[in-house]
Amino acid sequence: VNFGRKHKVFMKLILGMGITGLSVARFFSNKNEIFRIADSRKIPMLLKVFQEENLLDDCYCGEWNKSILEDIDEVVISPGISQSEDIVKWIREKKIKLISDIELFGRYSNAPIIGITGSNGKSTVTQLLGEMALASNLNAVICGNIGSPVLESISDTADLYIVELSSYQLDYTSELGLFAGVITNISPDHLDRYDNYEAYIASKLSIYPYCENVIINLDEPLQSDMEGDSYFAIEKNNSNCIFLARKVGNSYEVLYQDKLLVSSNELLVVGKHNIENLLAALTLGYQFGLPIKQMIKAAKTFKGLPHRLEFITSINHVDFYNDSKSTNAISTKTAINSLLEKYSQLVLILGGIAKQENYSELFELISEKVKTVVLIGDSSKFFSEQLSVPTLKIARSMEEAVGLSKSLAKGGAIVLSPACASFDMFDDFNDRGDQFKHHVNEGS
Ligand code: UMA
Ligand code: ADP
Repeated sequence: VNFGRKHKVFMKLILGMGITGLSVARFFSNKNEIFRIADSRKIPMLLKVFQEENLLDDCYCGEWNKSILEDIDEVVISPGISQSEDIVKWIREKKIKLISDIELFGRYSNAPIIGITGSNGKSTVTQLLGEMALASNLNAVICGNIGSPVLESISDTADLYIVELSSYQLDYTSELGLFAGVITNISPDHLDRYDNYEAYIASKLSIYPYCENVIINLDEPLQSDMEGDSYFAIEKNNSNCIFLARKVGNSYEVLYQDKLLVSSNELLVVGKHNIENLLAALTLGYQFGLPIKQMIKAAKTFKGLPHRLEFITSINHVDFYNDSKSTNAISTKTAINSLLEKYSQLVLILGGIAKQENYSELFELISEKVKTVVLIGDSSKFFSEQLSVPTLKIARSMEEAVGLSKSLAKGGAIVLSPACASFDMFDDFNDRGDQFKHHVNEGS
């Protein structure tokens, strides 16, 4: 008689001990599910939290090897772990199921989910739609890549989940049910994580098969010939669109079936891109049945999110904007064009870790329209060789960049819009924006 173990007991593996990994570990622990957890850093930042919450019964910290996959039947991977990592190859070779926290959340979610992805504008649309749903007296939960892990956000009383989805999260998702979804726009970003731009586009487009209601931005060339359930657009007289916008003088009018709903002059956020974001949120909300009146009410009081072309203050007739979340060329182009609608003079603080993308259109716009640029970060040398502006300075700290900008600005606006990642000088884009705000307000 063989008294040994007849059946292997399989368990889950959580990869990554950041806020995603923590949310998954807490979720499994609450369900009394056994799991292993691993991080490729010897001392992950949140290690203490895991320790305090007794989530480390089976834990591997440090360089990974194949043995961490023993007895594992499913892996929940954190979005920051690239598909090119060996561990991902080993998981795929062994045909172990690999999912994101989003897919796990989809299995347990008890209310409809709306998904929002895109290269820029995801967080803004997610937050705005959330505020519209709250104004309509729904218990709407805003979560996902915006900063609250989805599994941490599950609530018995939720009426609706509004989830920001990054391409990284979509890459590890293969089953999900979304009530509706939108891709705000697509432009090159995160190309260090993809073999080519096409692979990044495919990642974004992978949201649509999950959606009961596909929402299409007709102004986005990569989507404009796609079939959807609802459409929106600026300056296109398209009868398929429920909501439209058109430019009248210096402002935009947002329309519902020819009826004027709101003008951009009545909004607290600036720029054409924020009209696009509003149209996306209105279309998603309408599809869900939110009353237009409540949605417009919320739009009129929407202040935007911190670090996204955020108005800080006015000092000596110079206005200061923090656009630290601009981590790619297109969002800095958007910031410059939006501010030029209001200001004739701009001082731009630019730079950091340049992305693997083509900056030439941004450089052209800057060279044509911006007189003064202060460069920060690793990209300073490369950017200084490419830009031809009357005044170009290089600063070694945010304090110096703000000091130089203040001394150079003669009216108009000063904007931090780096078009780059922040990790050369800062913890993240929040830290970069907070340091900017601190030095702007210092001594004012
Ligand atoms: N890690 C490894 N091995 C690796 C890479 C990472 O072990 O090869 C470990 C790190 O040591 C660390 C942990 O994984 O301990 C970090 O995991 P993570 O990078 O997936 O980050 P989380 O803290 O779990 O946060 C993630 C998102 N981060 C990324 O996608 C990089 C957060 O988006 C998101 O808010 C959060 O989940 C909740 O859903 C941030 C982001 O920058 C804001 N997103 C990108 C963007 O918006 O452009 C996509
Ligand atoms: P994401 O979550 O996709 O990164 P955010 O809403 O956080 O998007 O905005 C990121 C940056 O992109 C900010 O600099 C913001 O001003 C800019 N932005 C916001 N919406 C759009 C849009 N629809 N098109 C282009 N840029 C945008």
